[in-house]
Amino acid sequence: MSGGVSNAQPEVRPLRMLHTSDVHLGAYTSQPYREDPDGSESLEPALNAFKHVLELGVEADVDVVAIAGDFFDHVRVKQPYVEVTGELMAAVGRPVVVLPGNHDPHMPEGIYQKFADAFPSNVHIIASAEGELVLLKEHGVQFWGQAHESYNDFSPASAKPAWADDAERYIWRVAMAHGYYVGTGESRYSYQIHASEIQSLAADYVALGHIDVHEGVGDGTVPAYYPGAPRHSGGATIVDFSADGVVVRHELHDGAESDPQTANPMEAARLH
Ligand SMILES: [Mn+2]
Repeated sequence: MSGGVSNAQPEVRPLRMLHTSDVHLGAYTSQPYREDPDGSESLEPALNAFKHVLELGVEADVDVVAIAGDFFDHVRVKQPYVEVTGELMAAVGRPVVVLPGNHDPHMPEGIYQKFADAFPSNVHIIASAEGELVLLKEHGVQFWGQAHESYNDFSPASAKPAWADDAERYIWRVAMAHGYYVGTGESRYSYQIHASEIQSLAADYVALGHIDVHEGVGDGTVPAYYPGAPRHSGGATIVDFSADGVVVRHELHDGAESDPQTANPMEAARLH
C-alpha cells in the first residue's frame, strides 16, 4: 500500500543493554598503565577489566551501556587516568549512562565535575540526588536514577521517577540505583533499597550497583539485578528487552582476571 497510512501497531523495538557497576577505577593505582616484564605498557588491572567489559558489550552489539555506581573508587583519581577512561568510553561508540555511587558521588570535588572535559559526548552522567531522566530517543529507552551527591547516607530508590509518558518514542524504562537491597526486612547497612521501592519505580528493569556479585533481587515481578564487579565476577550483565519480555544473562570475558580472594563469589560478597 504505497502512500497509504498504515494502521499497524508500532513494532516494539528491541533493545540490548550492557549493565555493569562497581568498577572501582583507581582502587589499585592512579597510573593508567603498568609496565610489563618485557618492558611494554598495558592498562592497569581495573582499567583493563573495564575495557574487557566494554569489549563484551561491543561483541554482543549492545545499544547502550549502563554503569550503576562506584565506577571510580575515590575522588583522588588523577586527570590522566580519567582521560584514558574517557577514551575507552568514546571508543565503545554507544551511549553510556553513568550513575554516581557512594565512592564517586557527584559533587564539586568529585571526578565528574573536576574532570568533566575528560568524558566524551556519548557519556550521560546523572547529576542529581533528587533523580534525573536520561532520554535516548534513537534507541527508544529512558533511564532514571538518583545520584549520590555526598558520602552521607541516602535512599537511592525513594523518589518517584518522572518517566517521559511517550511509549512510542521511549518504549523501555531502565531505573538505576546504587545501594543495598534489603527486601522487606531491616538492615544496619547504609543506602538501603526496599522491595516496595523496586516496585514503585515502575521500570522494565532495575540496574543496581553496590555489591560485587552478580545477583538478582526481589520476587521476580520486576527484573532487578546487580551485575557484579568486573574485577570479581570477570564479566558483565547483558539485558535483552523485547516484546517477549526481559532476558538477563551474565557474560564472562575470555581474558577475565578474577580476584583470587573472591574466587567463590558467594562466600565473598562484599559491600561497597
Ligand atoms: Mn557502593
